[in-house]
Amino acid sequence: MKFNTKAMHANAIHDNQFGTHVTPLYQSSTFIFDDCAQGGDRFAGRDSGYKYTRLGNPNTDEVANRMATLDETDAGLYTSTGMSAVSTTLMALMNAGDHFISSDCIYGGTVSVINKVIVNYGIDMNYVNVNDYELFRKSFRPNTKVVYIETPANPTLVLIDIKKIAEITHENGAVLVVDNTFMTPYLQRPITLGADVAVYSVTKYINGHGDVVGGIITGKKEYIDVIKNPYLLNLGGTGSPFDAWLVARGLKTLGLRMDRHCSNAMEVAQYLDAHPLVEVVHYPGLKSFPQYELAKEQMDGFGGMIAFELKGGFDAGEKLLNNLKLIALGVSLGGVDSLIQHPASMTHSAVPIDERIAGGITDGLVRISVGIEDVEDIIEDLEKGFTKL
Ligand code: LCS
Repeated sequence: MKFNTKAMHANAIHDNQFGTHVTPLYQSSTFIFDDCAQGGDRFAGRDSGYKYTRLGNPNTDEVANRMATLDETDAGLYTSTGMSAVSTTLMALMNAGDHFISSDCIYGGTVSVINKVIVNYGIDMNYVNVNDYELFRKSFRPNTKVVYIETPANPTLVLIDIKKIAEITHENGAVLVVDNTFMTPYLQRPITLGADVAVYSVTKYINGHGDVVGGIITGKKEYIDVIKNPYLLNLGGTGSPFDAWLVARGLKTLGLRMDRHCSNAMEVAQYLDAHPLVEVVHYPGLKSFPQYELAKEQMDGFGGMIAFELKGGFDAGEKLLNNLKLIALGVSLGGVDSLIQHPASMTHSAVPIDERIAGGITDGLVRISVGIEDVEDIIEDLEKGFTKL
């Protein structure tokens, strides 16, 4: 089966009692046992039937398993948020006394969980420009257990060569985790490129409709098993069946939506690139993008996210953002409708300023999540906003 067919049908649950066409919603916190022996068997792992939704549920399992299929890997887990996927993975793969390396430009919430939570558990870390391979190699210590990267990076869109990073990570005996939120399995499959675990905020493109927060972890069985038990099931980051059901619905149209996100973003990027008031556009699909060749090699499309800077810096950006009518001013991304935001004061405001600047997130940077509206309307909205500058 090819991608779009799998996004609809892989790992689907068929309800034999009523013959439902679409997977029903199993909105139940607990599951009833026939007798004590069956309950005991389920808790002992001799019977794989469901027990209690924090420990497993048909809807959360369906969407997690389908994502593992799309990522061409062994197993998946559904989590309550993208941050739950990130934090549970990092906590599961490391113990006190361990060290990890993170790429130097990642989502602000991930920086917060690292700087404010993970390091309190005796885990040491460094933010590193992993594209400087010599520096990256030198950053390993005997106790380095994990390398964590985001590609394309939120919000700068800087890319990282997953194959190369996986090679260096494995030479040093560590595990590679890739946040694949911006690309989705439709455009990039980190495990097939050598990573061990992929994490997602499915709040974004996977659900795609801006009405759910959720996360997914996919990867090799040896890692997913330990992330699940004892970590996810006991820390309690399991997601809700209803949210998972909505995410499974969104996933069915992922390919169609991503094609349109990509083509719209390309047109918007070209429009911005040609605009006299725009200083620089960061979009992996532009030939002027410094890592255009890597984008073509590693990704099956350039995605729907663009970052840009105006010649007038933040003041000009603020004026533009305040004067848009169709493109909504708000954080999040990857929904069917366009959203725009200012990373330095919004999504990445919790990142310490020196780390933020080192990661390339300047005060004037604006990030747009290009939706699937008619692209002429998106460009017209920007055009009208520009006239106010
Ligand atoms: N990873 C990436 C790359 C993200 O962009 C986000 C959220 C997360 C993880 C966390 O996911 P959540 O818990 O929110 O589902 N990114 C956001 C953003 O750029 N604007 O608002 C949220």
